[in-house]
Formats: sequence, structure tokens, C-alpha cells
Amino acid sequence: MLIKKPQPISATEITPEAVYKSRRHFMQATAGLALAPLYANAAIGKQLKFTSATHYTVSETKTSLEDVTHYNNFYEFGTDKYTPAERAQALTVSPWSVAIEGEVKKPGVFTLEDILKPHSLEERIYRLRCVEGWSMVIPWIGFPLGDLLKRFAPTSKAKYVEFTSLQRPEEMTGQQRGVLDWPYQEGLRMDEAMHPLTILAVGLYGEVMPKQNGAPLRLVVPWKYGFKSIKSIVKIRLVEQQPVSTWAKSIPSEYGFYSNVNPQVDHPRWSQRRERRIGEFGKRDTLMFNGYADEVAKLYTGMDLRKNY
Ligand SMILES: Nc1nc2c(c(=O)[nH]1)N[C@H]1C(S)=C(S)[C@@H](COP(=O)(O)O)O[C@H]1N2
Ligand SMILES: [Mo]
Repeated sequence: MLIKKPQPISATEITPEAVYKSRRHFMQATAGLALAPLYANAAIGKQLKFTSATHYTVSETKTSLEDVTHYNNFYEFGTDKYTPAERAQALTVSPWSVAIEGEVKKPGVFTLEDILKPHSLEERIYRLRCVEGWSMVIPWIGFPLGDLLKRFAPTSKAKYVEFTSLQRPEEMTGQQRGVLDWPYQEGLRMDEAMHPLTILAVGLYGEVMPKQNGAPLRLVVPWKYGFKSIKSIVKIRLVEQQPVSTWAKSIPSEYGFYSNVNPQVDHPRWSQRRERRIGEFGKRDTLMFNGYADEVAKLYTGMDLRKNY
């Protein structure tokens, strides 16, 4: 075997120490740049550290980051799919606080850092099926909502969870028009909220949540139509009565409280049998409970899913 003699180092390869140091400094500064403003007092560090939860992950092709961040529904920033990517950049996400109230023994208003501190983050690749007939596969980063609710000790009267999004028309320019009854609200039954598939997400594709996807904290309920996955949450209220969600209030005949993905129950104005996966050609069949029937069908045994749409 031929042993190579070490080659002399050429002068151009030698970096003066000062230059090296400042370059390293620069690299450190830019690496944390995107994440630093959100987690200024970083509870979770400047990068999203997470493990992969393979049990709750689908192996389908992921929708591109470009599509995930440029084809959005976020009416607070306009009613078309393309304006949120641009207009949501005006949203201030730090500082951020979340009120936990209602039927809990330990209510309060908490900073985002306090909310996140005890939780370890997981990556979950979930399908998201919009009621309008398109779908995506997104690698979310978050933690089970149930773990959070347990920390605040729900009382025996806690039957439902009501979520509220931020209302700040100066930044959320879509709120300057009455297209919906602001603030956006959603709700889950307690067992749906406690289900291990239900997560609060703080990021996607390894990065802190892009603003147009609901920064800094949003819900992801993969077996329900996309509108249940409320964005930019500022309040979580545990209640005894079934909450009225924004879409159900706005058009009750079209959007029910449950809104489980169900190819057998049509929307009054269109079929729900098939869907278009963003970035792909043609259509595919929509699956019962968006493909999560094995996990969640038992939550609805004995319920008429035509009536409880
Ligand atoms: N606050 C708020 N949350 C919201 C919406 C909204 O308009 N406002 N749109 C919903 C709808 S209809 C869908 S399909 C998903 C889209 O999430 P994405 O843009 O991250 O894919 O967000 C849901 N959460
Ligand atoms: Mo949607």
C-alpha cells in the first residue's frame, strides 16, 4: 500500500486566526437567526430538537416545504391560499402568551416558554385534509395536547375544550373585514383533545412554525377537516357545554362541530369522496377519518356520523 506523504499546506489555505474567529462568530449568529426572535428566552433552545414518533407517522411522500408554506388557509391574512405567506410576516409572535382557563384547577396566563418547557418535541408526519378537497402530508413538530391539559388539572366538569386564535387586526389585516366572526374559535370533545394523535405544533420541517402555518402554536387534529386545526392560539378554555366553532357559527348547515373526515358524507355543495394531494396530479380516494380510523373510530361508536357531521 502506498503511503502518501503529507503535502505542504499552501499559503492560500491558511486562514488568519482573526478572520477565522469572526467567520465562526458570523456563522453562529446566522444559524440561530430564524429561530432566535421567537424563543428569545429559549425554553427549547435556538433549534427545534425533536425525536421522531414513528408510530404516528405516515410513510407517504411529504408535500414540499414550498407548498406547505405557500398554499395556506389563514383567513386572518386573507381568504385566498396565497396571501397568508406574504401577509402573515407582519405578525409579532414574541412575546406570546396563552391563557388556560375554565374548568381547570390551575388556570393562568402563561408565556409560550412556560407552556413549552416540560414537553419534549416529536416529529409527526400527518395527513391534513381540507374540507375544500385538497390535502397535504406535513412533518409537524409538536407534543400531545393531552399532556398539556393534564398539567392544568381539568375538573370533572371539563367536557370540551375551546380554542381561540389571536385577534389583532393591526397585524392580521384580514380581520379588518367581517368575513368571519373574529376571533377564530374551534373546539374538541375532551376525549378527542386527550387522544394521543392530537398535538399542539410549534414547528414543521425541522423549523420553528412559519407564521402562515399558525405560529407560534397551533393545533393539529389529523382525522378532522383542516379548519379544526386552529392557528396562532392564545386561549385554551375547558368547558362543560359544547363550544360553537367559528365555521359552524358562520354556516351551520355546512360545518358541524365534529367535522371528521368522512368520504361518505358530502358537503352540501360538493362531494367529499376524493381529494387532490397538493403537488400531485389527479385525485385519490379520501379515507375514512383521513386514514386514522384504526386509532379514532372507537371515539364515535354509536354516533350517527351523518347527523354529527
Ligand atoms: N386561526 C385560523 N386557523 C385556521 C384557519 C384560519 O383561517 N384561521 N384555517 C384553517 C383551515 S380551513 C385549514 S385547511 C388549515 C390550513 O393549515 P395550513 O395552512 O398550515 O396548511 O388551517 C386551519 N386553521
Ligand atoms: Mo380548510
